[in-house]
Amino acid sequence: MAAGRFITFEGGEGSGKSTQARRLAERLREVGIDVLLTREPGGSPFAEQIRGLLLGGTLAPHPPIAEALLFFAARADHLETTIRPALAAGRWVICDRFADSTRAYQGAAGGVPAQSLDMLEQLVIGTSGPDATFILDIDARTGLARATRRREAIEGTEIDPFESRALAFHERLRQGYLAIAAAEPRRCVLVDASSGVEPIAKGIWQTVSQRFAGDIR
Ligand code: T5A
Repeated sequence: MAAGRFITFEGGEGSGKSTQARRLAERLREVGIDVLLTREPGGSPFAEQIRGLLLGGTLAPHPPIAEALLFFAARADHLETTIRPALAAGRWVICDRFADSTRAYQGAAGGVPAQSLDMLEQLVIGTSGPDATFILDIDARTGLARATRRREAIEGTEIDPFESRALAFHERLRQGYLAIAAAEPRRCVLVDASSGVEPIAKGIWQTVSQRFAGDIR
């Protein structure tokens, strides 16, 4: 059986990547592909526990490297128990955030050196990296405004500790993502996320159906 494909969605707060990850999963299912839609941090019972710790807003002050290690601990379990078995069974895996989030948040914006993240990626991910990554690019102010509107619309949703950081952090984050897209043009597709949900979904589907033409009938 052919292994499945692994596609990740990345971007800053309110970039719309969760919306687009869901849309792509639905579109692939329409053409008969078995899709697992998952997310980081999380995607397995242990990784979801770490998610609760990281996003719960109760962590004592800690250095960005400690945070990066927690994201990688969650990722190791997510890969081992969810992603690799699904790919081996021929399923496609769509993941809302993956290792580029650590590069952008803890690396470019948080100051963890790229060499340290390279080592962690080699240790935890090895050859199991994504076949394609969509990086949704949006100006930091617009993205934060979208995230705030959504939170206000859902009663009881608290601001998460990453979203509440200063605008300068979110601007560094955006530059970090742009640098990843420039460094890995074969894997990464930079998407202008400032337009509407429909045109963005259409562009992403066009890319996927061209890039994986042999797998989609
Ligand atoms: N993190 C994560 C790290 O620091 N390091 C890591 O290694 C990893 C893996 C996760 C947090 O953890 C950090 C990053 C994050 O801060 P989360 O709760 O999972 O937190 O939240 P996010 O990943 O940020 O994702 P969200 O789902 O909250 O936001 P999205 O995916 O950017 O946006 P989405 O699709 O939910 O849309 C947000 C709002 O905008 C609207 C939607 O309807 C929604 O209301 N929208 C649009 N509006 C106008 N035009 C469009 N094109 C739109 N698309 C969506």
